[in-house]
Amino acid sequence: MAEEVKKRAFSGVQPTGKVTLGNYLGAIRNWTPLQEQYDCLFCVVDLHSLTVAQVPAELRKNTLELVALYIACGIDPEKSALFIQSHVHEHTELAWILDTIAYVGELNRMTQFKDKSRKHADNINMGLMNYPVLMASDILLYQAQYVPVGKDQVQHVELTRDLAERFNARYSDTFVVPECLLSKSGSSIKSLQEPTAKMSKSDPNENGYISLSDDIDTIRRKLRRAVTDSDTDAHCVRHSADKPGVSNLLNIYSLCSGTSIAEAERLFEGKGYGVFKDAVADAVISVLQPIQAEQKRLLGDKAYLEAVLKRGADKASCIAQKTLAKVYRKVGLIPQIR
Ligand code: AQP
Repeated sequence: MAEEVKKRAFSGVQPTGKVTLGNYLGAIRNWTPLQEQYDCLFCVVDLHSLTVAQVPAELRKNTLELVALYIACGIDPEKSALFIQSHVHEHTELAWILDTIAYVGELNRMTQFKDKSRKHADNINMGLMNYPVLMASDILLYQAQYVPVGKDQVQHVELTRDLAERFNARYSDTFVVPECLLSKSGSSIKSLQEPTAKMSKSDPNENGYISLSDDIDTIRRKLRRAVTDSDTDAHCVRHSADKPGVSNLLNIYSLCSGTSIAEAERLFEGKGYGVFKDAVADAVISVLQPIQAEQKRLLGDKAYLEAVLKRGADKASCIAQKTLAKVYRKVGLIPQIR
C-alpha cells in the first residue's frame, strides 16, 4: 500500500532577544501537537533578526538559546526538522526571485514595516521592508500547507499567498499556497503595561512582557504591576472588550492553567485584583519553570544541539534545493552543469 504523504507545516521565531510569553502562547506552544499530524520544519530565523541592529555576540547567544528553547518547549528533533535559517542558503536565493514579483506598494503597506519604521526611525533599511518577502521564501521553499503563527503575522502569510499565486499564474503551478494556523485564544497576547498593544520582545519597557527566562520573583513583580482597568466594575475579574488589561490576564491564566475563561471568572468572583494577579503568576511559573530547567540542561550539551542542527539543516536543504531548482528552471535560468 502506498505510504500516506503528510502535509507540511513550517514556522519560526527571530532570535531578537528574550522570547516572550506571547511568542510561546501564540506560536511555539501550538507547534508541539502538530508534530504528530504533519511533516514539520521549525526554524530559528536569524537572518530576519538582522533587520534591526544586533550585537553579534548576543545574536549568537540568543540563537543557540532559542534552539534549546524549542526543544525544551516540546519540539522533538526526531519528529521535526529544527534548523537555523542561515544554514540553508536557498532562503535568500528564493527571496531574490520573489523580490522580482513583489511590489514596493504592497510592502510599504505592511503593518509591521510601518510599526518598526516608527520604532527604528534611524535604521529604516531595505531588509526591514523586504522582511515579508524573505518570510514568504521561508514558507514557499518547503511547499508548506500550514503556517502556525500569532495574529500579528497573518498579514505576512497573506502576502505569501499572493506571491505564490502570482508566481503560479505567471510561470505555471509551482508553489503550494499556504494557510495560517491560528490558535483560538493565544493568538494575541497583549503587553502587561499597554494591554491594547501586543506583547513584544523588543518592547523597551521590560514590565510590558514576561520573558521565558524571567525568574520567579520577576514574573510575580511584573504581573503585580500589570495594568488593570479602572471602570465602575473595578476589581471585578471579567473578560470583556472594555477591560483589556483584565481580559489579557484572564487569557494568560486560562492558557497556563487549563481553566476555561468562564470558570476562571467564577473562581475569582469578588476576590479582587491582588489575589487574581498572584494566581496568574502561579500559573505562569508552573508552565515556565520546567521549560527553563530543560533549556538550561540542553545548553550544557552543545554537541547534542549541534548534531540536531546539522540533521535539521540537511533535511531542510534537501527539500529547499528541489524547490529552488524548479523555480530557477521556470523563470528561465540555465542550470549549472556539475
Ligand atoms: N504578543 C503575541 N501574541 C501571540 N503571538 C505572538 N507572536 C509574537 N508576539 C505575539 C508570534 O510569535 C512568533 C514569532 O515572532 P517573531 O519573533 O518572529 O516576530 P514578531 O512577531 O515580531 O515577535 P515579537 O516578539 O514582537 O518580536 P520583535 O519584538 O523582535 O519584533 C510569530 O508567530 C508571532 O505571530
